[in-house]
Amino acid sequence: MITVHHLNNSRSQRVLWLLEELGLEYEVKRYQRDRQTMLAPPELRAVHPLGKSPVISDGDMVLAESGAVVETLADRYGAGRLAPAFGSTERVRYLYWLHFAEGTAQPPLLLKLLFDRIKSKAPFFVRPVARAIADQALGTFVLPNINRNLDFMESELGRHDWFAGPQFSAADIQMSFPLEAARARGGLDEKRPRLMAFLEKIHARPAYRRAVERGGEYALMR
Ligand SMILES: N[C@@H](CCC(=O)N[C@@H](CS)C(=O)NCC(=O)O)C(=O)O
Repeated sequence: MITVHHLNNSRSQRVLWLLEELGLEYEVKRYQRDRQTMLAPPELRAVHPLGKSPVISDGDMVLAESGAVVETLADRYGAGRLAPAFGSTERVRYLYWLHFAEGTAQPPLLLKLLFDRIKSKAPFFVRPVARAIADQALGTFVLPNINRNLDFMESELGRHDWFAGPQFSAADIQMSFPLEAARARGGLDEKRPRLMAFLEKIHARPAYRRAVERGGEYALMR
C-alpha cells in the first residue's frame, strides 16, 4: 500500500492527484501546518529527515521530493499512461517540465512569498527599512524572473495542449503547483490566457477533484 504523508495546502496535493489519475489505492496521513509559522509539524521528520511534504512510502521505499515522487510513481504504476515513451521527443519535454516546476518556476514564487511576509510582518520600528530592501529584491530579481517564467510557459502552451506534448502527462500534474501559486500570489491572470485555460482544464478533471476531497484543505498562500 502506498502512503502519502500529506501536509495541508501544499505541493503534496499533486501526488494525491497523480494517484487518483492512475486509479491506485493509497492511504493519506495528514499533517497540519503551524498556523503562525506555516511550517510542517515535527512528526514529519520522523518520516524523512527534512520533514517536508510530500513524502511517500511504498513497501520499503521512503521517497521525498515531489518531482522524484511523481516520476517514480508514473514509471512504476503508469504502465505507459501519463509518461511518454522512453526515447521520444515528448519524453524529453516531459522531463524538462517535471524538473522545471521545482527547479525554475517555484524558487522566485517562494521568494515573493517571503519578501511579501517580511514587508507585512517586520517589527514596526524596522519596517521602512525592511520594506525598502524587500522592494529592491522584488523589483530587481524576483518579479522579473516570475514574469519571464510565466511568459515562457504561456508561449510553450501555444505549441501543444499540454506541457509535454499533445497528451496529458504527469508533467502537467507537477506543473500545476507553481501555476496555482502564481495565480494566488505571482500575478498570473487573464493576460496569460493559455495558462489560465490550463488551470481551468486541470481543475475540471474528476481525478483532480477527488484528490482535493482526499487531501482536505487546499488554499495556496498569498
Ligand atoms: N522541492 C521540494 C519542496 C518540499 C517543500 O518545501 N514542501 C513544503 C510544502 S509546499 C513543506 O513541507 N513546507 C513546510 C516546511 O518547510 O516546514 C518538493 O518538491 O518536494
